[in-house]
Amino acid sequence: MKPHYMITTPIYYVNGAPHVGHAYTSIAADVLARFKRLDGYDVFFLTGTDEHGQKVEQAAQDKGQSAQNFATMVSAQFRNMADQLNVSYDDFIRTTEERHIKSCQALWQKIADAGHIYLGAYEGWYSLRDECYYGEDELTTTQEGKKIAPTGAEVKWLKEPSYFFKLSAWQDKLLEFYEQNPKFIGPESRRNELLSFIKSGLRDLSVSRTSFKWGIPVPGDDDHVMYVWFDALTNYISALGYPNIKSSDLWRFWPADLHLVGKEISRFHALYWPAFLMAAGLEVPKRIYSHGWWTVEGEKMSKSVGNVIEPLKLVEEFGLDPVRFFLLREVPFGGDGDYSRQSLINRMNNELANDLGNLAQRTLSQVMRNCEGKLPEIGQRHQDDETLLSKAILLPTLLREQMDRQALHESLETIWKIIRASNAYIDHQAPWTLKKTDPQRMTVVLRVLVDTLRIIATCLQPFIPGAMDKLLTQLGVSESERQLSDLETVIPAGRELPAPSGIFPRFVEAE
Ligand code: ME8
Repeated sequence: MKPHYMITTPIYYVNGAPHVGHAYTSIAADVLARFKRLDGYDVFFLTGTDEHGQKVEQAAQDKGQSAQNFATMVSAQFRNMADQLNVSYDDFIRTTEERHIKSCQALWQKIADAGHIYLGAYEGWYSLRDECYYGEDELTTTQEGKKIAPTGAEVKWLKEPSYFFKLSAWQDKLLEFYEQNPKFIGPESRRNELLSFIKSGLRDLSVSRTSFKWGIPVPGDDDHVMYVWFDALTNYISALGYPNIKSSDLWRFWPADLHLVGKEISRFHALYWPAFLMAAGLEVPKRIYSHGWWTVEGEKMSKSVGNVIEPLKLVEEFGLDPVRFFLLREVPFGGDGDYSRQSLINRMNNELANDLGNLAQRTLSQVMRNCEGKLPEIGQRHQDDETLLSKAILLPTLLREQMDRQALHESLETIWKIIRASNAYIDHQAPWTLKKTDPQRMTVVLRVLVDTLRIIATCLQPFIPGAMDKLLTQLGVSESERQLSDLETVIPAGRELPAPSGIFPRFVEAE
């Protein structure tokens, strides 16, 4: 029996086309999902689109379309983005699907039956952009007298009848839960932020709206639609077949191992969601990790500034794997990052083309020329050989620990250390000279390099799957030998290798 692992991305609002921020979360989640599969886990990787709420309704109206048609069109763009980015999702959920609507209504009913929802009236500040309620104490006032949320979004005074979720009653339970589960939130800084938010006192949460219709009707009261965040968060269990938890084969994946989100939505995931689940008597996810935000050449990405980076355009220009690599290599995961075209080109040329591409090319072209294109014998190894190999073989163990902390940048650096050590090794051993002076030693050196490259390429598959598929093929590693556990098995000498070809083209700026 394989161990389970469930990972999710946020479901994205369909109020506009996907940009590089969405691509970032999806790629990072993909790396984690692929790593777990590589490590022998049974993985369920969920992504999708969040299609209800006033924000989406308004975007559709602006385009003169019905909310449903507009949502369908934009949702298809998000799915296409995931496909083009080689995001290996197992399910793509849309909140306008019947299975999701039924699931939300069942969850609502369950929570209401347990006495955690009551009818009242909401009066307070609401941000349409964030689809979020704010307390007076969280707001600032601009010079023009406008009220602004901590995210920079404008808020408006809202007054309407509303159902409330008794969030205030969950304050102590949440604090206790946080105490007992120190790893529930990452990174650590976010945990402290949320803890002080809880400690400052939780107000009951308005969970329905009456001033518009584009949402899931509240069971038994058609005047109300559910608050879009109640609807959206439920996607994580509706995809698993909730409420049919006994008959759904997928329910085995609950509780999810990881909800990966951007930092601005950690409150919804780490606070509201556990409270809803506890109120329904369901288990709480194991971990919420929130990563940082991308800016572009130092500025916030925004349509009005006109600096929005479209992920598929990047891929068209630079290729998919360089883009995936850049996004995860450039900034420590969890921190904020800045997109700059020049840093992408530098990473691509220095680290992919030079460090890794050249290492592979130098090694494989010599095997081709000097070993008849066959995998050389292991032979008698020297201390230098053992030193390099023993460092390389530690990679899976190091990576496992880093991936469980979502330290994706650390994993890449750990792998790059081995790549740099391999380059130092090839320069120092100089197999091209050994060819004349000590051909036997040359074959040992080349075999050490091929074996090290095999470990590197196996471990890099989650990050740059396309390029590593090519490299593993050139290294003579068959498709059934590419799991982490396969690294324990030596590939027999004499295996024929295909002719090597460049894996990472250098990027040259057009004149
Ligand atoms: O919040 N940098 O959807 P959303 C990094 N529907 N990541 C970014 C980013 C940026 N500049 N911009 C967006 C929603 N993201 C809700 C979620 S989940 C139950 C409901 C990523 O379309 C990041 O993951 O506004 C962020 O949390 C998410 O997109 C927000 O997408």
